[in-house]
Amino acid sequence: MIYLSGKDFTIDIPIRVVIGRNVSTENATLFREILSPYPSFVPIKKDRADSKDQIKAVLLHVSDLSLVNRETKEMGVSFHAVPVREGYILMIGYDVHGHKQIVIVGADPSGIYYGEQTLSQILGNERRRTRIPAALLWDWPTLSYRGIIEGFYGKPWSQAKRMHLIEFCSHQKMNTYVYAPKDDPFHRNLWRIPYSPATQKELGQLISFTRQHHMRFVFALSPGNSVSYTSETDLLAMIQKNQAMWDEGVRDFAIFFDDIGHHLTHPVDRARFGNDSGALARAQADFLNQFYTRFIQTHPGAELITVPTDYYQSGHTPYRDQFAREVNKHVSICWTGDGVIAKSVSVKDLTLAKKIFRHPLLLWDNYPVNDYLPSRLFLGPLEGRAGNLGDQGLVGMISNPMIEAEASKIALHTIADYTWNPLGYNAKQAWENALRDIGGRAYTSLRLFAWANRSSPIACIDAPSRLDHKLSEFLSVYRAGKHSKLDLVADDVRGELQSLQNVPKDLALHMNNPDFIQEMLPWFRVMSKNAFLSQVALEMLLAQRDGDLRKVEKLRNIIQHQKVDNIKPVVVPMPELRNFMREACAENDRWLGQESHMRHLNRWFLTLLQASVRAAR
Ligand code: 14T
Repeated sequence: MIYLSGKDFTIDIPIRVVIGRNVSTENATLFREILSPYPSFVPIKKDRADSKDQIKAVLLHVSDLSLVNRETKEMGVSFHAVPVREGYILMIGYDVHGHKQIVIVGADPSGIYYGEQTLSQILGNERRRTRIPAALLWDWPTLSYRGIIEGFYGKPWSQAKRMHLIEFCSHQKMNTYVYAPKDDPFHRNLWRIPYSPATQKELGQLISFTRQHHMRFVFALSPGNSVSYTSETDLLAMIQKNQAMWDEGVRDFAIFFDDIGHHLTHPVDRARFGNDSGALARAQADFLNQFYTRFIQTHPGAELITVPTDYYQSGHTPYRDQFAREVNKHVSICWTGDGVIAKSVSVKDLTLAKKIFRHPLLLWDNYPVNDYLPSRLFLGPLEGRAGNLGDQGLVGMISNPMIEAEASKIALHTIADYTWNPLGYNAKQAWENALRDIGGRAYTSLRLFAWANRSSPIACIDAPSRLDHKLSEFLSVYRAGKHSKLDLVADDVRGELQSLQNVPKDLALHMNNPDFIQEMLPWFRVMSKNAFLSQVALEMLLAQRDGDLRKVEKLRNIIQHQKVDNIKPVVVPMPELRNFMREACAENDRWLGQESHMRHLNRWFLTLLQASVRAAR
């Protein structure tokens, strides 16, 4: 809930910081950091007498009731409820005496942190603004689990990439990072083997980093390819590997059974659980429950999440029914919606899933993951998830990002918006905000690039792009033979193609994110090259109009003899450009055909003429 008072609030006098009781040192430090760029920032701890020549900036924990009451009363605001879990109240305005105040009241350390993120965003990211809107914000999340899962097939992210993304997610008020890289052998096939001391240390650092950013670190193992569900040794291995993570500070654990065979492979397991269609589910449930009682229940504060083997089918299966019946009811279950990549998730889908799984439900959203199509980027917003899934009992949503961590930020920014407030979510608006926030000074270029890569299995492509429109206009004007108008349209097309070619350089110069540029190189290369070749195709058609055979042949040669790049992944050109080049070459074939026909005719006519001249002699 946001109320904008309509008044301006200028930061033109010293800021005096007041930190209330029960506010963590980390929260307090961040508050001072956010305000410190202002030249006349006065860091003090105790609440001194008010002064009209200072802006009072107050940071409070909701349990500090007397101060909370005093500050809210002074701001002329009456509250009937205190902020709830992870929620906060942010007041920027004037107290009853007309003195300027900024007050954050948080429900808990995360709530305070989120209030600080909002304040920081209002104050502006690159350079702090001195004039901001006076506002009253009452803000809390709808979904309890909001975050990402490193769950793709392919080279796992580096430590640095993970940290960048975790920091980013925490700024967007997400609170969950699930560690489950399919191609970390120690996550799947070697799940029993402890991490080497060096890797364990690195993971430990990542875990602390994640928790410092108010994010849960969920440690996941996928034992399904080799585990014997009845083996005490395997259960102990599971407990030991997770104990090492508990010791590093992990409190959220996951055991995943996705993408494995549907049958029990160990004879001992079959002997105990049978070989019917519910056997696998019974075996997994038993393993999960044993782990639950022997590890989760003996570790206060620990939670368990799972993914069943039937995680994407629609409707009941014997496996699912068995799984739902037998797994401990406190274990949360992930499913991906209707299909592995759900085009949409409706309340009907959720209601059905609730009826089937009968456990707390998390949506494992396979957007924007691209491991099944690594040549593509999915840079569009989250779409097609109903606004009221939260009210209907969805506990959380975890997005599986692209292999390209930095490029995933665009979609993740919109997913963070959705998970915080699904009812207020507007995909177009969220996308704009994401592009502005991430693009910074390179916003226009990032928007062009994201637009070119917005199509995906979940996107409903709406209007054709401006580029598409201009290219088809050029072709139709050319075909209609409106030669004088053609130059005008050609100028427009050149402009569009030139901006595409400028995108990589602009992003490199102004986005301040070398990792993003590095990830995007294959796509940049293909986009620039094809924008260039499209421009050649355009000049070729203009030369045809002018009847300049030598120029036409030279330009066609450039298109025909383009070098084939040998970079991975193999990226396909934008469809608009590919179509245009194909059409232009077809026009060119036709023209060259006519041209040679004419030359042929000319030669024939000349021979005839010469013959008749000879005959006349
Ligand atoms: F557990 C899941 F919810 C899940 O989605 N598992 C994988 C996931 O790790 C992967 O990134 C994603 C996208 O490729 O799809 C799942 O993996 C599959 C799904 C299939 F239907 C792999 C192969 C399939 F045939």
